[in-house]
Amino acid sequence: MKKMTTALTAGVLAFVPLTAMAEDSSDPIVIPIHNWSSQIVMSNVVGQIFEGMGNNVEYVTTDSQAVYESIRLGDVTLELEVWEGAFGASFRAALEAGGIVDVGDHNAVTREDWWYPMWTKDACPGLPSWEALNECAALFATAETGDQGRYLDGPVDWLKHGQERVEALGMDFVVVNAGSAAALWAEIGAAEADQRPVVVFNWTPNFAEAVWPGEFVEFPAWEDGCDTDPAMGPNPDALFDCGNPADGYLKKAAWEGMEENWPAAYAVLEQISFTNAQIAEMARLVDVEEMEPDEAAEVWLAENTDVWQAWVN
Ligand code: TMO
Repeated sequence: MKKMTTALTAGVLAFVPLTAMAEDSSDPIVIPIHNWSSQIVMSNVVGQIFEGMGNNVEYVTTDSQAVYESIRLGDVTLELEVWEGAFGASFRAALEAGGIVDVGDHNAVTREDWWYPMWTKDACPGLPSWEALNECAALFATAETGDQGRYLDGPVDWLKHGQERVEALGMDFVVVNAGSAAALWAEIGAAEADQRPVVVFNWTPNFAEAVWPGEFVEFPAWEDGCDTDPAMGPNPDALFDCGNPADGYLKKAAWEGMEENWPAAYAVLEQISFTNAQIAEMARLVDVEEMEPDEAAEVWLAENTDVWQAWVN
């Protein structure tokens, strides 16, 4: 589909250093935008780096699971935040189907799971054990959930399988999906005023850890296959009877045609590796400082010149 625009003759080759051979296509590099702040800011950061190298960049808002199929087909060029917990299954399926490449891990270590702000533990001191949480279910009851506890899960496209986990482990909780990440922060903020116990989906790296000290609920430890093989995890008859990986990866992925079409940008993508602190800061600029994502990216780039210039040079 996309073709390299540079055609070099053998005569030219003799005089051109190898590094100058491959020139990036003027076709736009298509970068997907999802529904959590670090991904949106990071996408703008990397997009602005590519633009600074002379590339054209186009941002498209896409579903965070379907994006792996779009990358495989070359409709989207890359993904900067492949979180193991939320997207490992969709990413593995796309890898098996072909057309997408693993461009390596960020330095960051990730975790995505049921989480509570620390005041919740005053009311339920057995935390962070999931069994203790379950015994405290009534503390989390609302008009909406009757005498069962309320767990506010992430938006549906993050496929957190909260309902399946509740069923697999026989928990007294009702799973409600938040409409957006902002709804999660609103839930924690509203509970903060009267230190009401609350349990919601959260993740790290994120801005939230600096705003609300808290802990992840400890579920049965993740085992590979917990999402595909009922034998894995404590319930022999159910999937999703484990927590998410507690030390998950954060990967970069790309369309397999990216290297040929935009070799310089691809070489930079290979170098890119953000830390937990850098990613939490990207989210903070939007969720706390209330900047627009493109402006947050400009600020991040201005404050971290040595970090990203080392990848470009
Ligand atoms: C995919 N997420 C980082 C929001 O869990």
